[in-house]
Amino acid sequence: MLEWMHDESMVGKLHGDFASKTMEDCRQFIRKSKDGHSDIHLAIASDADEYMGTVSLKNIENGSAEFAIAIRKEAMRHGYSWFGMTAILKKAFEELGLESVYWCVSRENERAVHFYDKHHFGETLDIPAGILDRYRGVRNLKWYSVLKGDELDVRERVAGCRVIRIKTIPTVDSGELSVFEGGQDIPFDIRRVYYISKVPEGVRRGFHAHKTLKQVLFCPYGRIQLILENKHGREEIDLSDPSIGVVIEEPTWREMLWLKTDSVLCVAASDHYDPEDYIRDYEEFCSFIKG
Ligand code: T46
Repeated sequence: MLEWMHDESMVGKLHGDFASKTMEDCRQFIRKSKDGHSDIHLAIASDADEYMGTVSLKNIENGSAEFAIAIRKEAMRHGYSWFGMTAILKKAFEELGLESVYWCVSRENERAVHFYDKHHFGETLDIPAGILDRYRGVRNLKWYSVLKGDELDVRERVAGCRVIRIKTIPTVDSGELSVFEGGQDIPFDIRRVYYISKVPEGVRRGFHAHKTLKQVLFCPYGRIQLILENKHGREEIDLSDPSIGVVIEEPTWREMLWLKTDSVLCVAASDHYDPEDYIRDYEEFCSFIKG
């Protein structure tokens, strides 16, 4: 914990004094976090059980709480923030039965603002006075909230197809770069890449399945709804985050609905183009997966 607390690049734009914290402060914080009722602090750990950061619900009262997160620099870009955030929000609504969770960041904290924008958290203007009071005198804050029943897409699979987090590397003030490698990050070698662009909003494409082709679909720009159907059922997912992909590895009927004009759908495929691999008749597809 001390590592990120003493890292100016991580805490410079956070509300609170972390630079003066000591090891004893950290120990006390951990001890207190075990018996907290109004505050819950959980460690985000890697698969190897290494500490990556802390997520918190603070000031839990009247069905509401404040969310906070801090991670180590090393944990950035690997999905730990999103993992920690979704896990504690799930706890807030499903275990603690809360109605709302609020949080704020300095508008100057571009990294944090970008993260919340990327995950489609809109700015919230209607903040309960009791919560705003705690930040009296702090300027230039951007507020966010999640209310019970709001949909947070944390699915690992859609119609049995794996949802992958594509490694994404941000550059200060210069956007971000996402990358996956055939045979490494996805379970096949890539023999073809194609993309679909210049599609007006409301248009649907697809309406077919592949017999053997494997593909990763992702949307580096815009918002596209992907509807997938196979022996696991029919499910849909909105693709709008360049760091999210869906891996289709089995015969799956797909339809794509353009939710925003000019959104781009990119596909990395396991094989060259073969019109014989397509099933374009829905009844035939149903018989194919039954057979
Ligand atoms: C898929 C979804 C997500 C080629 O000549 N070479 C190619 O590699 C591809 C993919 C297509 N084409 C031709 C075949 C058609 O004359 O491009 C035309 C449009 O293809 P289609 O109508 O199949 O496009 P979509 O958007 O319905 O489907 C495409 C892919 O074909 C399909 O494999 O999974 O995107």
